[in-house]
Amino acid sequence: MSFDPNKLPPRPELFDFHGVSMIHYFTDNWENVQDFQARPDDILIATYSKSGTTWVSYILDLLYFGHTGRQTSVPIFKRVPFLEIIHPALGSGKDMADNLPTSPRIIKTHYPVQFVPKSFWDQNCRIVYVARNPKDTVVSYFHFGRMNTLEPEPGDWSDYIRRFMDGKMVFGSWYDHVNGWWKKKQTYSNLHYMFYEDLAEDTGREIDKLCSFLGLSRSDEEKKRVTEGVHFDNMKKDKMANYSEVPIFDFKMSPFMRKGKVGDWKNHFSVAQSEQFDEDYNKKMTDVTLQFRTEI
Ligand code: PPS
Repeated sequence: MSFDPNKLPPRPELFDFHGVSMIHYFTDNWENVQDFQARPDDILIATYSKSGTTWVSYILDLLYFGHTGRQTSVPIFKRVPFLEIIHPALGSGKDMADNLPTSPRIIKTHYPVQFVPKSFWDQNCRIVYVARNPKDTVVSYFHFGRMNTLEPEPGDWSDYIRRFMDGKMVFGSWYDHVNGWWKKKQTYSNLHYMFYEDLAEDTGREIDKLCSFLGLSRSDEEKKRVTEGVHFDNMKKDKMANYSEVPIFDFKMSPFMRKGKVGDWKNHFSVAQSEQFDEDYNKKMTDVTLQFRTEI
């Protein structure tokens, strides 16, 4: 199926859902998703949108199933289903997760921590949370909003930054999301909290940390293969990783694999916008144990 703007429904509207801004594609299946039966070896990749979900999904998929050939025939969004999505052209992420033939099952969510189905906690599943600095996240989200017809209209850039600061984004406030998950880490030990910037700085080191968290022993050669396989340039040209098969994305507006950089925000924020953003950030982000880098 390819992108056809004439066959698409209008852009969805944001609404308040249990205190979080959401769109119906991620709430219509709420009861079923809440009833999801996790297995003890399931691995959940949790992120605020645009924080490196696809990158880490690919890493885990290669670490576990790199030898199986799935990478050349099954697109990443089918290998690592998006739990809460439900959409006529894309199906139900919950059903896809239920029917995953792999063991372990690797599942993606953008939920804030309080929305995660109970069974993940009951089964003590391993969870990998990926966070990205908010300036690059909002830039990436803005371009994603232009190309992803499932997102509300992004409008212009200065309005968009304001809405991001106000938490009026799909999946709510970035600030609440990263803080909520950070807090959870203090009481739930099977949570590995990692940063996009660290991954960009030294992918091999972060893969080592992931292996240790997941209890995986992989040879240096295998890890090198994974590190190379998930390089931005490789994923960008790989049809199974770059979402080019997704009929709701308008690639004329922006590619999904857009730049893959730390610091691209400098090409978007004016000096005044950056100062306002930082001032607001300092008010909201009071936990000094959670630190983000906007450059490396
Ligand atoms: S989504 O839609 O929320 O699942 O998007 P997500 O995958 O979390 O984030 C997309 C951004 O991650 C970048 N990306 C990468 N950067 C570096 N290396 C690799 N391999 C990689 N894969 C994806 C992608 O380009 C998006 O960031 P921007 O800044 O828009 O380029």
